[in-house]
Amino acid sequence: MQDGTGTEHHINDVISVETQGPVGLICINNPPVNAASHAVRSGLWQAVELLAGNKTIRVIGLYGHGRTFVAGADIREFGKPPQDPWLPDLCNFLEECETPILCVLHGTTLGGGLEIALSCHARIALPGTKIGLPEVTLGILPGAGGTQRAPRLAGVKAALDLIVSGKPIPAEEALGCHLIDRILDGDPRQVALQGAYAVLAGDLPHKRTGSLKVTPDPAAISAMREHLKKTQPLLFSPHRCVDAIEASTSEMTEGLGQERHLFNACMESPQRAGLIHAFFAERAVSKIPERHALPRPLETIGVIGGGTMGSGIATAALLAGFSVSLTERDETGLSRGVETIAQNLEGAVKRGKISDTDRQSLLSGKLMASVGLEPLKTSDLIIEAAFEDMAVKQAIFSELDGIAKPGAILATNTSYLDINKIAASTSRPGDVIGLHFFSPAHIMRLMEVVVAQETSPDAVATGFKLAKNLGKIAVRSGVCDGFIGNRIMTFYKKAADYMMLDGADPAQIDKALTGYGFAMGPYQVADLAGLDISWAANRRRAATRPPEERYVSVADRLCEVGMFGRKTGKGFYIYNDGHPHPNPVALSFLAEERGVAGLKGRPFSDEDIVNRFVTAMILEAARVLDEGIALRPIDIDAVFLFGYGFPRFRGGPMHTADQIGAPELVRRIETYALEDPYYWQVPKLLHVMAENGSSFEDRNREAL
Ligand code: TC6
Repeated sequence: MQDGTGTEHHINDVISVETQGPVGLICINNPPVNAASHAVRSGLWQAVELLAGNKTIRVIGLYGHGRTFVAGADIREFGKPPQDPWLPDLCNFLEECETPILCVLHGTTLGGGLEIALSCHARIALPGTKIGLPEVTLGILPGAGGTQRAPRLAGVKAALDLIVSGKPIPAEEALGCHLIDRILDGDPRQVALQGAYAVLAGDLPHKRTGSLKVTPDPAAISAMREHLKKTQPLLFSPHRCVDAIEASTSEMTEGLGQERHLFNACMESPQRAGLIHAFFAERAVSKIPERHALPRPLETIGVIGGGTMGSGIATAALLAGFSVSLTERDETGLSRGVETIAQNLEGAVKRGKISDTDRQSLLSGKLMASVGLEPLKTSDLIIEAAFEDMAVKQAIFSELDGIAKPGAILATNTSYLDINKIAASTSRPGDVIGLHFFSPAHIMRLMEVVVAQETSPDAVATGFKLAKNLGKIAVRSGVCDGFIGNRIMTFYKKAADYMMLDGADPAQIDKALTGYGFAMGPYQVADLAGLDISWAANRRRAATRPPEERYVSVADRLCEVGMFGRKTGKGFYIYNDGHPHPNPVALSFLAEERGVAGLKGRPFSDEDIVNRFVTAMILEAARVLDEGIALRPIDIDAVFLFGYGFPRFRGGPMHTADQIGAPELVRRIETYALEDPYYWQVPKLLHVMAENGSSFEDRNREAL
């Protein structure tokens, strides 16, 4: 490196420095998101040491190359032995540096990236930068001084909002609360140079954040504690975030000590491992065998069926900017579908997703509604969401075969039916795929992409592309009754039903499971989804149900008396005042059924309920995996995290299985089998895992 020449010098693979007269520039280049890996931390330390030791350098400009400044600590290093220098030490080192450091923020400056920026002496963001401390979403807290420096710059209230919500804010808001000093347009290097000269000229003040004092705000602290007690009682790290921010009114070293102590407690919590697993699950699912196939062009989406599902899918497609052609069998069905879409879009306006003008232009400019399939001839992808009946679906697909343009993807939204049979009713099975949405389809994030025997790789890639465009998480599934999610759910729902018959009331089961962290219990879910939905499937399966299988018919009997759940105001619960109350009719059916079976009803502890339910889920999931229906355990985790309300902090059923351990799962299943040897059978895979000591995570590692 030579002063004034502007030559670049590489400290290591990811950090370089250059000098421009009195300005030293440090560039971080660690794609894809400049995560603060060990190489970044050690390189940055050396670069600052080098420039600070150079008497001609009077100011240092720090910036990132590529799409973002540092988007956080390197999450892949969590849980591994820490390597010096630690991020907190690096941040303190930056703050202590005698030469002022100006930091340029761009892209998504998050977590440890923002903590680096807050340790510098002045900050400029590029327009459009998102700034945040999302550590709480990973079960930790901003442990590199973020809980101490953010309140010093922005005050306790703003720091609480930023750190406890974990939600990034736009640069303008960060400027408003003094987290940054200026917004300037340009490329990061040029802004770093310009900003450095502004510091030199005294136009941009610089200071040590740690030397500032925090005004205590006990009202904001206790309001946040109350809020968290009500909204997130089961989570660990949000509460520790508040404790750490409260400590920021102490001297900096004392506050940092508190932060370290609380950070370590978060790191040791199993919630941290679960939440980080969920983070990677969201991304791992896109790594499919067909990922190198070229997706087909997608502009116009056809939707067959204006029921709840079809209208939800059409809404999702409209919100993502597609032109949508909705078709129904008759005018009545069509106007009901259009009405539901209009209501869904109104909901999107209320949630702040779109403006009222957008809503109107989507309805009038992007939605075409018609009777009959003919208008679908121009659609690039057609999703059938008609009645769940094989004959109905086959008739639709065979008609579509004659109408859809060559290369159009023909998708079915079936939840259970055999897509190979549906594909066989066309002359182009390579174009047929399952796109299984979850209700409400414009809100739920999960979409199963179901790959039939002859589905072509580019059709699969197109399904994944559609999911991405819709902002959904797609998981690849093979064909079986119920695919990944509903197949496993059908199985574990029986475990709940057997506990109900044996003595636990629906409300107790729901309470135990929501206490474990599920968004809803199985009977709340059943009422919401509509008992009539599974009634149809139950009747379909009745003929093939083996005689050894126990069957609980309370839900069917509720349907027989017209109680379909929330949609009729009565199901397992009564919703007369908007809140669920146990339905005496359901309880009397249950008592009758216990009587017929000669059961008195025995007590179940909440722990027993949770253990049986979760074990049943893992049991069937192990079979789904072994049969190759799911690619990897982490795909099953994603299905349950994003489609079935599995508690995110527990990382999903397969991650949970690893926490419990295969030997304990086998022991549990064998114990339960003493009561019901037909239902509780140890799957082959769990036996193997218990014997060879392997885990589901080992299988993820092998596959990814
Ligand atoms: C922290 O900072 C704690 C500090 C205290 C320490 C004491 N590390 O999401 P994308 C990977 S905690 C490692 O698809 P996007 C990601 O896995 C951290 N890897 O892109 C993916 O890899 P793949 C606080 C990371 O443009 C690739 O980058 N920070 C990290 O849709 C692309 O990611 C956060 O929580 C990371 N920190 O979104 C931010 N981040 O291609 C987490 C990403 O092999 N990150 N990767 O699958 C995000 O929110 C988003 O990635 C994004 C970019 C908004 C930065």
